[in-house]
This record gives sequence, C-alpha cells and structure tokens, in this order.
Amino acid sequence: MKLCTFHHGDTTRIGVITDEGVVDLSVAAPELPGEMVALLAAGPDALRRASSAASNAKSRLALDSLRLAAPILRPPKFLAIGLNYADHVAEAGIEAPKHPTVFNKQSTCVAGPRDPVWMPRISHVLDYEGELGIVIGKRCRHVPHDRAHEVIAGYLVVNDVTIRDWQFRVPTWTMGKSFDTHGPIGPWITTADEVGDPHGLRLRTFVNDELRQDSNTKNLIFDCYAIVEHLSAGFTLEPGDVIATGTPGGVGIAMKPPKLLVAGDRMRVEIEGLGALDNQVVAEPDATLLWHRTRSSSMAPLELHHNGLSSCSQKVRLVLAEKNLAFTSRDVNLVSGEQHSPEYVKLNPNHVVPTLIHDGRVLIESSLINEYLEEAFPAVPLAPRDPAARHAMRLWVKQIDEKVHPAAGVITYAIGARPAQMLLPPEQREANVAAIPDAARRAARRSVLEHGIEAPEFEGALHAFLDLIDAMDSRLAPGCWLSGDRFGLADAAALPYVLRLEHLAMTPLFSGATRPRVADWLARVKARPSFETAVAAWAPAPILNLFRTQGEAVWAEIEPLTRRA
Ligand SMILES: N[C@@H](CCC(=O)N[C@@H](CS)C(=O)NCC(=O)O)C(=O)O
Repeated sequence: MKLCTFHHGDTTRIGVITDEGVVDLSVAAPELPGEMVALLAAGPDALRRASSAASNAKSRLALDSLRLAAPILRPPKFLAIGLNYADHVAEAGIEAPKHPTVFNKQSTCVAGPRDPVWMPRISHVLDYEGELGIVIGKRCRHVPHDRAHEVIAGYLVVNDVTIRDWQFRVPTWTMGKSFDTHGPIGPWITTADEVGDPHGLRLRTFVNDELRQDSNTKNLIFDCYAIVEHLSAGFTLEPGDVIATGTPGGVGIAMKPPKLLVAGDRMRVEIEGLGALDNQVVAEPDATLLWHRTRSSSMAPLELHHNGLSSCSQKVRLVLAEKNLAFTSRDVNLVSGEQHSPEYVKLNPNHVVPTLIHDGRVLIESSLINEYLEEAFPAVPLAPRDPAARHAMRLWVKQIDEKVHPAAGVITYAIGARPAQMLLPPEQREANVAAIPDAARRAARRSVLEHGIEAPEFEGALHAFLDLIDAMDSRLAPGCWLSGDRFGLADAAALPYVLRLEHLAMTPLFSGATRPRVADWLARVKARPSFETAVAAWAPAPILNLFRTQGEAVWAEIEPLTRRA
C-alpha cells in the first residue's frame, strides 16, 4: 500500500494511492485517524482497514490534480546515517566507520516531494543526497536485527539536502543538515509488506537531467535492520520516526570540480518501487526575514569593503566566488580617496582595500583574508593538503605580495590611473598621496604621478612582472594550476596581476608565442564561473577603456624594456 498526505483546499488529508487514483481516507474511512503519525501509531489493524477502504472506495482523486505534502508532516524524530555507502566514504576521503554515524535533521526541515528547496541567504554551499528512508511503525526499544522488520511501517525517498560549510565547520552536522526545507521526503510511504526486502532497490539522483548518483540499497554498509537495532539500543523509536539511511557516492561537493546547486536547479531522487522526489532550488524568500528586519545589524555575515579594479580586492572576491560565498558589497572609491576617510581607516589602518567583516570580526590583508576564508569555509578547498604543495602555494602568494604587488601600484599609476589623478585638483591629489601611511609607497606614488613611465621606479616594477610571468610559464604544465591540480589560492593571488598586464594592453607578453602556458592558464581562469562573478562583473568599462588606450599609447616605448637576455 502507498500512503500519502495531500493538500485539499485549506485542509491536509491522508490517502491511499491506487492505480485508479488517490483514495481520500477522510471520506473512505472517516473512523480512522486523519493524520499519518496517528494512523501509523494505530497499528497494523488500522492499516488493514485503510487498505480495504481503499479497495472498496467509490470515489478517487486524480494523482496529478493533487498537491502532495510530505507523507509525515512532522516526524517525531528525523534521524540520519552518514557515511553508509563505501563509495561515498571513499569520496569523502575517510575510513569506513566501525559504527553507524548517526545525526539529526530537525523535523522542521521536512518538505514535500515537489516543494521548493531554499537556497539560504547565508550560504550557497548547497548539496543534495539521495537516500532510502525508513518509517517506524511501532514504539520499540532493543530491537534485534532479525526482528527489525516488525517495527518498520514502510519506506520512502529522502533528499538529505545539506549546507556543506555549516556541516563541516564544527564537529556535529546538525546545523548543516537542518536548514528549513532541506528535508524533502516522500512522495508517499510504501508499506513494508509491499517493498519486501529493502536491500535491492536502485537509487538514482539527477540534477536537472544529469545523473549524479546511481547505486543500489544492497550497497548499504549498515543495512536497515542493523540501523534499527543500533538506534533502538539507545533510545525508543516511535511511530512516524523517519531514518534516512545514508547516501551513495556522487554528491556535488565531491565532484572534481565540485558541482554545487544553484537557484533554478531541479533535483530528482528516485528509488525503485518507491517513487521520486522532484524539488527545485529557489532563493530563500523574504518572508523568512521578518525577525531580522526588527534588528539593525546587517543580514549577510560577510561584508567586503573593496574596489572593482583593485587587485587585492579581485583576489579576495575570487576566493569568495570559488567558495560560493555571498557578501554585502561596500565600494571604496580609491580615486576620490575614500580609503583615507576616518571611518574607513578605523577598519583598515593601512588605508587600503580590501577589508572583510565576518560576523563582526574585521579582517585586513588580502592574502590573510584568503587564508582565513580557507579555514572558516573549508567546504570548497582551495589549498592542497600535502604540506610540500601547500608550501609551494604559499611561496607564490608571498612572492606576489612582496614583489609584484608594490610593482603593480607603480605600473598601474604610471600608465593607467595617472590621467584620472591628473584631473583632480592638485591639492586633492597631493592630499591623497600625503595620506599614504607607508613611506616607500608614498614616495613611489608621488614619483610615478609626476613622471609616468619615465619614473625611475618604472623599469624595476616592469621587471617584477616579467619575473612573475616567466616563473609561471616555466612552472605551469598544460592544464595545471599554480596551487596544484586544481584552482587554488596561488592562482587567485596571481590572476589580478596577469590581468593587469592585459588591462594595460601588454598582452604580447603572454601570447601563444611568448609564454604560452601563461596564456593557456589565463584562458582557463577566465572560463571559470568565478571569473565572471568576481572579476568581470566588477570592472568598470570606462576605466578599462582608459587603461587600454593609455597602455596602447605607450607600448612602443615599453616594449624594448621587456626584452631580456
Ligand atoms: N597588502 C595589502 C595591500 C592592499 C592594497 O595595496 N590595496 C590597494 C588596491 S590593490 C589600495 O587600496 N590602494 C589604495 C591607494 O593606493 O591609495 C593587501 O593585500 O590587502
């Protein structure tokens, strides 16, 4: 028998799904409890009466015309087992557990089989997990394996939707597993007698039309009966409790590269004989903000004070985008000198962007911000695990920070930013320079504003860039990244500077003929979605045009300086 819960006008009812349509039990068997947990608690006799009422019913509703609800609207307990398929354990990179890994999903996260699943506003690290779910039919404790089938009312499909960063940043998974709407179950309960042995059912998960998980419940490490035995050894199981038995391999976070869900994606989880869940990801609605609106603090936990074209800002935005982290944007106008304003200097005493504020903590220095993000939001890793590879990655970052970044200020101001600065009244221009706290940087700025590419600092700065792209070209193997075998913190550190050369029309320095590996690497960085969201979307076209025309105008003078023995 297939038992469902469905919406009917303003009411929610339970019914039986038959080949001819859905039998409304409130009509066919009005003496039975009208709610699923109560029906299950009423025991096998009540289920038998529901079944015969369904066989004899005079009227049936078309399944397509109904809006199905979660068969159990509010399970007394919503338990789940982690790491219960060998291939999932392998993709998680850990050893098979000796005991079932039990965690809770809050019962408030339950959603219907066709309900929307919310992309939370505080994290976008959203993933699916298709699973077989057990529905308990009998209050029980200390159930031995060979009698566990007696306490199971039936089975259903579960999508154990997960917010990965919230799952992994603390030892217990409850938060990351319990966001509102993140527990679609259904589409109905197929009773245990109809299922027979639950350990031979094909399970598949699709995202849009792409098959992501394809396994069979015969691959469960701890089978359904072992799970019931294990849980009931510790606490009472009750009718209506739902136990998600674990997900097979193929979750989005473990794909290479990770494929996390985005708004608009449709998830379909189907299990042979049990039906399918079809849930679409939508943005979390504003209605959930009622509580926040009464508070004055900012809603997003990440706030970035940055500038569209600043290299250090690009570096941090790339990491935020790669990690799917949304942030509140605070633009700092570097031309007008907003970085020197007393309010901003309270946040960043170095008078520079970026500054990240996370949950009220103020973080400065772009490379340290990126390291912080790597530790605070590890779900999408951007640093290799191997210590030597990690050291190599950090060495790139350090050398870029120490050698290339100071040179970038010289190159950018000498060629691209000088004309805009020259339009400012001289007193304001001088005030902006005088406010730079670092003496060497202040002197260099003054010099390039005065002399442009004739400034004595210019050639050395150009050579710092050439050193970078030469090192990259000899280090990068085809298809490879600076951080190892996947895009990472070193690539994010290098990108803004290679891009700066491009913005200033110095692309002959890394064409297919000169430094082809840098050209290939840059094309691959640009093909990543993060490039569009973190870099291209923030680059103001008029400034890019100005940079390019200025660059083109001086290329003939610069080109001889770029030829090295
Ligand atoms: N070491 C700092 C450097 C930051 C930095 O130099 N930021 C530049 C933009 S990329 C800036 O704010 N410049 C302001 C100015 O030149 O007045 C970091 O990595 O955050």
